[in-house]
Amino acid sequence: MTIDTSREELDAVVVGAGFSGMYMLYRLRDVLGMSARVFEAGDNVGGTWYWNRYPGARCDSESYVYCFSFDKDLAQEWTWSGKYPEQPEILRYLNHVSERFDLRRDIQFETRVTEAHYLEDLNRWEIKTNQGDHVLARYFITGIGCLSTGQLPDINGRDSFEGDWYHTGSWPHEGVDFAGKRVGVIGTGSSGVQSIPVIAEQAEHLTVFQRTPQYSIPARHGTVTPEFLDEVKGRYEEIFEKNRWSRAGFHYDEIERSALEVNDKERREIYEAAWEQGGFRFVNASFSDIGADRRANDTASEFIRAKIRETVHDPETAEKLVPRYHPFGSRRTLIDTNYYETYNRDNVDLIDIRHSPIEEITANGVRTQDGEYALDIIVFATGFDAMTGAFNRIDIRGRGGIALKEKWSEGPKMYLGLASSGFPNMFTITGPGSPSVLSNMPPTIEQHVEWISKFLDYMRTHDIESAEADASAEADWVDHVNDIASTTMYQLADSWYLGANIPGKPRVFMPYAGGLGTYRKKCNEVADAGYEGFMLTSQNPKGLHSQEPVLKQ
Ligand code: FAD
Ligand code: N01
Repeated sequence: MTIDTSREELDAVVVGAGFSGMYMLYRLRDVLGMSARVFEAGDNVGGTWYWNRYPGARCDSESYVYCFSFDKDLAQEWTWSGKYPEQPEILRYLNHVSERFDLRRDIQFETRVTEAHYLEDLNRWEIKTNQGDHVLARYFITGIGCLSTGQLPDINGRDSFEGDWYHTGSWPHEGVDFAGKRVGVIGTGSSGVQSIPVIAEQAEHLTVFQRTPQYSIPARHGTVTPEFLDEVKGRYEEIFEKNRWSRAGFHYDEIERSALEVNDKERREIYEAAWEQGGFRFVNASFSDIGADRRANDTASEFIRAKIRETVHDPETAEKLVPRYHPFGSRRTLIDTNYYETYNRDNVDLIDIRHSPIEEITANGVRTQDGEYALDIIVFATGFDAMTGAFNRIDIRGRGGIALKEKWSEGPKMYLGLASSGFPNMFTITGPGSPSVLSNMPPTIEQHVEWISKFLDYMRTHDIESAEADASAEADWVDHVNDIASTTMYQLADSWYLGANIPGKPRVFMPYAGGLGTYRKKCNEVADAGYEGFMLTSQNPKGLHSQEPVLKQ
């Protein structure tokens, strides 16, 4: 279905109908009263939770914080069932949000934005889609996701495989029947660690191909009690406010204690207790310097290694699973249910492809240096071209026809992760250089959407036609993002945060590691200083302050 939009003019075009695009649409249309359309490649809302339907898919953020906070009634009326929300439940939640705010009428599904060109003469964005749409918009806003472009490794012979294959990030809606099948999973990141235990229960045989052993913490998943939900709902406003100013988009009480100030016995007991709490609480409930001090970090890494050796019965398999190439926390922390226990099953084998790499995919399966593994199904849990992948798949051109992809050839360059110099009136929700993937994302997304909305309102009421990030403010911000990253553990591992998972991708740490609260403060200061770091062009000779802002916050 295509809406006839030839030369149609809108105030704003938004790309993507996940958390970001949905909330942006609500703000543009229902708060600012602007005309707006969302283009979404999928056939429904949900973004991540629309695409990632692999077995075991669920969120690592706890359900009571993985949700919108902007509408009090919405927060009160929705009831989560699990401690961590599972993919179908998050998708139901986002469908509920879209119905509640009547969002679908301004979302055009099954439509991929292919081009967005800034027309200097008109000061408009010209947007084209794979459905033939052609729209002019004053504002071009991306909500295209940090983890929305799947990465399928270019392994020799991949196309010769005669069985079925799937990528976790683009899972068939009807599901996959693993019964009686020999299944291979390539990849042991978050998606692999979640799907492997579930596939192992369903398949006749599972072969896991692991390149880098990981640290994974038990999730301690379960249902949430009505008492817990009542308690949370009773003080939701306080919880949300703490989350907004927290480091990681959720607030757990921090324990100020060094792993180096206690003796071995005490340390072990503290780690054991934190391990019982599980999930991200393992970090918050143990020691405050695991992420900052390498010697403290070593104690956490060693504790997890010991847990793996305790859990996995076969010592050879256990040693393959023990992480030794990077410290704990230098990659995205993994959270699991029965991940290590799965390797005690008779129908599961672990193949170490770091030491015996995959040479090719054959018609019958996967061949490593050591032999061929016959498979009926291959699951690629191989991750994403993160943070820049979705941008690079749109031909985005700014002032003078410069391509964003070209500008970012040595790594993404953005001011606050919200705008890029040379690309006026383009805003990016969770763009590179913002906290995004280093946080629980709904509060981070809300902060961006609200900041952008406020800026658009300011522009309108101040007769500002064009806002563009200043190149020197942008350069300073990029330096700042790099400086902060250099003080973290993140530099000590190859990861998608650094683009290291994509051959040829510039090795640059992309998210902002200074924390959401600090970042929010900086964004507010920029706004309070009249959008410092932006070049604002007014075409109204009367100048500024011609209308009152409609937004009060
Ligand atoms: P997305 O949900 O990725 O939505 C982007 C949308 O843009 C997609 O639907 C895509 O189809 C569309 N799109 C992209 N390009 C185009 C185009 N050119 N034209 C049209 N449409 C386009 N975050 C957490 O905070 N906690 C978690 O525990 C957590 N778990 C995750 C688990 C998985 C499996 C994955 C992949 C991510 C997880 N995340 C988690 C991150 C998650 O992506 C965010 O929490 C959030 O869902 C992002 O919302 P978004 O709207 O910004 O992006
Ligand atoms: O992807 P990943 P993911 N040959 O990049 C391996 C979010 N998320 O989809 O480690 C062989 O982490 C690769 O090996 P190595 C979360 O932010 C969240 O799992 O590079 N192997 C690795 O094992 C997460 O961080 C949740 O050596 C290859 C795996 O594939 C992000 O999404 C759930 C290979 C990829 O791991 C991405 O997670 C799921 C090759 N050529 C996702 N290429 C939750 O919150 C790659 N690999 C629950």
